[in-house]
Amino acid sequence: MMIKKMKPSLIALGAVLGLCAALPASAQFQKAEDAIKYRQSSFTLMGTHFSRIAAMAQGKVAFDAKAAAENADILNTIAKLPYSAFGEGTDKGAPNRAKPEIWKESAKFKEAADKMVAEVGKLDAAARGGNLDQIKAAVGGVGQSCKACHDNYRAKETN
Ligand code: ASC
Repeated sequence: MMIKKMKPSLIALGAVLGLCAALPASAQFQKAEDAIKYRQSSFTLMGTHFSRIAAMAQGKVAFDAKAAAENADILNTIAKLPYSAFGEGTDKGAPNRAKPEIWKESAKFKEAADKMVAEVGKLDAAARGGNLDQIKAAVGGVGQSCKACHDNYRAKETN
């Protein structure tokens, strides 16, 4: 049998990969608290890197094309992370401000999350190009996509 020829380490790796693929993303967190911390950490990092670029777009900080591109690259990676940490059952488990609408209107929430990722992708492309006017326009798009979710899906108080 084919499997007899495989090294045990490869069989173990295959089993782990198979298990990961079989689980929904939310189940990759052991506890709801872990998912909540994960998405909150992602948003904190996104805010840090986005606001460095936004400060240049607003003329509060001198434009530095290399720094803008570096921050946009990091943002573009992190922006893809938080959605996976909004699985079923992660509304409670640690203090957080996620509104129940996230799970009630899950298709709309996914659309809003995808929109944000797309806008961040445009900012990354603009920052790589190094044109401040294009960066300003893309910063506007990202800011609107942040705000759309804050308005609809983020409560004022922690639950
Ligand atoms: C930021 C930041 C946000 C967004 C949002 C845009 O710099 O941290 O959450 O912009 O304020 O409306």
